[in-house]
Amino acid sequence: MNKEEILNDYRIAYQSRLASLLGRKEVLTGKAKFGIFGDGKELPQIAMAKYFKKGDFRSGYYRDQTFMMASELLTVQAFFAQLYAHTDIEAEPASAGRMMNGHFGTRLLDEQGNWLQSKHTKNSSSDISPTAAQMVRLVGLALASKYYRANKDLIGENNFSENGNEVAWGTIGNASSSEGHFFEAINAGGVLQIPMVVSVWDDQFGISVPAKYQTTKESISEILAGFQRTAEKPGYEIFVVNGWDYPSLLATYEKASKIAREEHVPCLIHVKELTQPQGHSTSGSHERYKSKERLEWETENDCMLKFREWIQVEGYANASELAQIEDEAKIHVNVSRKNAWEAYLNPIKSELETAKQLIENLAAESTQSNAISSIVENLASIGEPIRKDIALAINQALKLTYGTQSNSRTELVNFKQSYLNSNFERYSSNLYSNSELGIQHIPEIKAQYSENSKLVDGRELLVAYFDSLLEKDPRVFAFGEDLGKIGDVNQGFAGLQDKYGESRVSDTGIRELTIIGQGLGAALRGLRPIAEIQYLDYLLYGLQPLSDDLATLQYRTKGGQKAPLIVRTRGHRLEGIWHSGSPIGMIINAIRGMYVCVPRNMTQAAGMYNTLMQADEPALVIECLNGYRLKEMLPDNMGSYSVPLGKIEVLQEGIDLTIVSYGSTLRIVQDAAKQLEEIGISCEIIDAQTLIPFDIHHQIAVSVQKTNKLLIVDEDVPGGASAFILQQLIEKQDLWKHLDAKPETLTAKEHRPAYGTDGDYYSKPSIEDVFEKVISMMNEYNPAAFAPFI
Ligand SMILES: Cc1ncc(C[n+]2csc(CCOP(=O)(O)OP(=O)(O)O)c2C)c(N)n1
Repeated sequence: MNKEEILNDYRIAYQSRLASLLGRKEVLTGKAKFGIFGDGKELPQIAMAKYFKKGDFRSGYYRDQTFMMASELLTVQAFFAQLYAHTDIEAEPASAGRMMNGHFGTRLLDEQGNWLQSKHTKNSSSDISPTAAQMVRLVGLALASKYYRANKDLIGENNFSENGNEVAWGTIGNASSSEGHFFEAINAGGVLQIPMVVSVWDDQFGISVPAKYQTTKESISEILAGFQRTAEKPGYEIFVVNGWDYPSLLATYEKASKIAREEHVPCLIHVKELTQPQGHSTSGSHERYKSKERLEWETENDCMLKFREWIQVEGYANASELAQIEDEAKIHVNVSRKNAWEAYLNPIKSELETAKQLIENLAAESTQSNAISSIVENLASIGEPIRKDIALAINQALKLTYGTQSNSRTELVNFKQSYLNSNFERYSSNLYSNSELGIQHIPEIKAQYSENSKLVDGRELLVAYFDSLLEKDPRVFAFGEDLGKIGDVNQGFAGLQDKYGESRVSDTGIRELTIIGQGLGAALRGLRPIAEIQYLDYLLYGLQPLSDDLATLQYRTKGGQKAPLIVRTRGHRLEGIWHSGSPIGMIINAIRGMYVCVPRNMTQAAGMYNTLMQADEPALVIECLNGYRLKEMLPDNMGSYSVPLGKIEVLQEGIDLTIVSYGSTLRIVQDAAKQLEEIGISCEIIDAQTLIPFDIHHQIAVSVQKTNKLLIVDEDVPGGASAFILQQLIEKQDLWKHLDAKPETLTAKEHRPAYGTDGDYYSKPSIEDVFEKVISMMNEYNPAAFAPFI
């Protein structure tokens, strides 16, 4: 250890502490809305940062500012920029002001959305607020190193890994380790033997709730002791260290880093005796729930105080040298804060000036001049304006001049529109990829057939597709429950583990949450995972990371990170409450930011996978559970044809009524349409194919212009995905203009489907239901021509 390095550590830690103290003041004085800070956790983060190397990834939580600063991934100014919600990515690279403070992340993509070379940088995946959510992502970040090491010859030179030497570093609070996410991820990491180092920052509390309500024996390392590896059995290397003990922290992190990096053995570091000097967040004070003794203990055992003492006792610096460092740190933090505030505020002030001028012009031309001038005065009097102030003033002025016409009003209206556009860019852009690999850029290639094309089971068609994919792209690997040895429960991967090896086609434990995390983390590191959820009904276990993490990723980083994970599952119809669900409304509402494909058969499914694997966006593909044994024609160009997303297909032309459906219900609709044909009713049948995106070319409106009637059929609950489809059609395609009868939906019942054939028949829409519904719609439209069915 050398003096310079130690004092530099002290400087960074001290700056970080000051930033926490000042940050809290900024919230209390109203400059920022909320603050959560890393005070009390500085020292272990300094130690962790020392062993954090280029190519490594962090997956952590809101306490890690010191680590980020020590790793040179966060400046003090950027720390404040996030506190103020500065919307410029240069100022606030983690989220461009979209996430509250303490949500860290680095930019993994260039401005065009292409990967940067993460193996040459230190990296942080983007934080999210749900406690322990970082753990599931961590599994994938670590697994990627193992995959790159196992397949280095196959993959060759790449942007993401040098021989799989990268460690994924996780951090979590002691209380958050009570979450199932934590235990599942720890178990998965041990089974997989992947290079992850998990630090638990233990300050004995989770907001106000003490450890005795959080953790058995009040010690995470004690209860995880059984995970410790032995000479005979692989497992974890577990460390326990006090968070105020600088030399022990350094020694611990050095050891853990080496073991994880070289041996690919996961490590857990339980960092005890940490404190939280300012309490949990700016939302309340910890005096409410910590005892006097605990508060005193925290003051005496503050890691910064202990570090300061240690430096002096060991003779690395005396009090006045430390005081000088502290003074310099104060200046640095104050100047950074001031710069961050001005950089945040100045653009808004200049927007305000423009608006003010335009409103003044309007006042000059208007009969309401006095009232409009007072809007300008109010606006000018706001010392620290926000954009909402400007928008409100514009609207007030426009309201006062409602119904009048003048050049100055037109100019103000134009400004309002361009201001809305630029604020859309600031606050609502980047939900999906803007890169050249966005799905809209992937060309459609039609499936081709010849006289020799074979009729095969649907599942064989999938095997043929996945075989071609694995052959073609070494970044692709697939995993899930029963996916490896038997090639999934419906055998869509049959034989492919034998052909491509265990690292590329593998079984996982029953752990949907970390199956998603495994894919998400690996996709962040340039791989193309296909994560399988065995049945759609079990997607709920994995929905949290899809919804909170994957679906928000591009948005919350404003295009700074992407994880093109493909989640494969199967659903709709089979048997009983948990093997025939179709909760599509829930899904599409939960995962905006991902695509949702609902192919009617395996030919369409393979074509959609092929589009997705060429693109760089995450998606969920729901295959039809009852379609694996149905016969389909094997396309001659398997592996190269692709089905575009957002393009509907007209399966049958008709003139009386348009039926929109997707997935398994399409066959029922087709059968019903045949029977309707016999009594002279001609249905046009449309397969939506994908729900997100939905009919981007507005072709359903074209159909309804002809038939003037619309029925939506699916097997979700009433008001589920069918309501979404109706909203899209009414609002985006102005479909109401073409309707001659009430648009209808035909769905499953509100309850989950009952077991057995009768259970299915009475729970889900049947051929008879479609038949009767169509007749009732025709009867409503023209009672004279179409009698009621019964
Ligand atoms: C899933 C979820 N539940 C609850 C919360 C609210 N919450 C935020 S932080 C926190 C306590 C976390 O304590 P701990 O893990 O010990 O970390 P610390 O804040 O003490 O560093 C809680 C309950 C949340 N963010 N996410």
